[in-house]
Amino acid sequence: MERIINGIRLRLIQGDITQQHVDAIVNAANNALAGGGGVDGAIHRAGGPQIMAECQAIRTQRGPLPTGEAVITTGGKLPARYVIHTVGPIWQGGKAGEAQLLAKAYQSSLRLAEERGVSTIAFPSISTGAYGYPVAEAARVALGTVITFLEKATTLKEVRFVLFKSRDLATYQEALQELLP
Ligand code: AR6
Repeated sequence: MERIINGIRLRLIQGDITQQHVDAIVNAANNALAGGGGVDGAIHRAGGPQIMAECQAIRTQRGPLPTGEAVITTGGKLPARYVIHTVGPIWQGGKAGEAQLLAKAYQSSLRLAEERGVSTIAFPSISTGAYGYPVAEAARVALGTVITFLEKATTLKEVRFVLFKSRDLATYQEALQELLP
């Protein structure tokens, strides 16, 4: 499924984000940039030790990465040139500012991508694994935030959501259909 916003393609696909041939992929990291399971583990496994070495250097220089912010490293052995590491919120029931923080994670990642002149970027479904954010609610926030950003974006040509599970792809498709019928 895809939509065009301001000349920029927004695509939803099922797949493994580590296999994407794009300028940048986004990692659903943690505040310590310490690696972990889920998509974070998959990215570090596939990209090799270079990415973690850069994460550790960033962590040493600037301390923990606040939730909603983003940093960039090279892609190591990945097909993608860059990895943008952001931290989504841990779901606490929805009244602890989770939606704002999730939107901020997407915005920070997109802003960093444009600063680097990225034209193609792939996102996973941030916060909806270990961090427990309900997928339907996360999909509305993620897609709504990306659509709003794309209306003013300049270097981006394609934003791809790479959903690992077919059920999550279906949920994102329903959300996009509601936002842009
Ligand atoms: N490609 C695309 N999506 C994937 C892949 C993959 N290879 N592997 C998993 N997913 P999660 P979070 C999906 O838990 O909820 C880590 O330990 C997965 O199906 O990776 O933001 C970090 O270090 C789900 O839809 O991230 C943090 O501590 C989505 O990625 C914490 O988990 C996000 O699930 C972050 O939790």
